Amino acid sequence: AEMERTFIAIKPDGVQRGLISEIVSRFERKGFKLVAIKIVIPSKDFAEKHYHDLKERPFFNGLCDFLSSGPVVAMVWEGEGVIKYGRKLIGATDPQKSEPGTIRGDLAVVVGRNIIHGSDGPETAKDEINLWFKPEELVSYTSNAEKWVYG
Ligand code: DAT
Ligand code: MG
Repeated sequence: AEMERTFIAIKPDGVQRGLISEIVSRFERKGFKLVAIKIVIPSKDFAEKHYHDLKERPFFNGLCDFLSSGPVVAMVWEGEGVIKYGRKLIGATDPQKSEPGTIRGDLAVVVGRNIIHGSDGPETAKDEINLWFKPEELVSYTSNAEKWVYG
């Protein structure tokens, strides 16, 4: 299998609403493998680094204030096609436009409180994993389910 990794974060609203297990379970049940996880309150400066691509947008400051306002569950998920399919599980940026069945479609209402982040491509996945995790925090292991998920 062509394994890739993506960075997924449950934002402070998802944590405060008690949606950690709900979100983790959607990735887990799909067949993706959790290779890193931690809970952390990012500083404003760190949030600005994470969202640096959006610094010209009018909502940038509020977005970074929000991300740094409470605990975030930072994760790395591994699997075939996990970057693109992870975005599919998450749904459109604006929950008003996310399909039912997606995380944002089922669990969120407004764009400023859309509960989850996921890397949008291979380059950002690499950058975001490196920003949030040290190499030794990523755990390599063989999941017992792998041969049943991939055949
Ligand atoms: P995504 O999180 O789907 O990758 P993005 O990278 O375009 O979306 O934006 C990052 C976050 O910024 C998004 O999850 C919520 C917030 N955001 C995006 N567009 C917004 C808008 N028009 N108003 C307020 N917040 C917005
Ligand atoms: Mg994005």
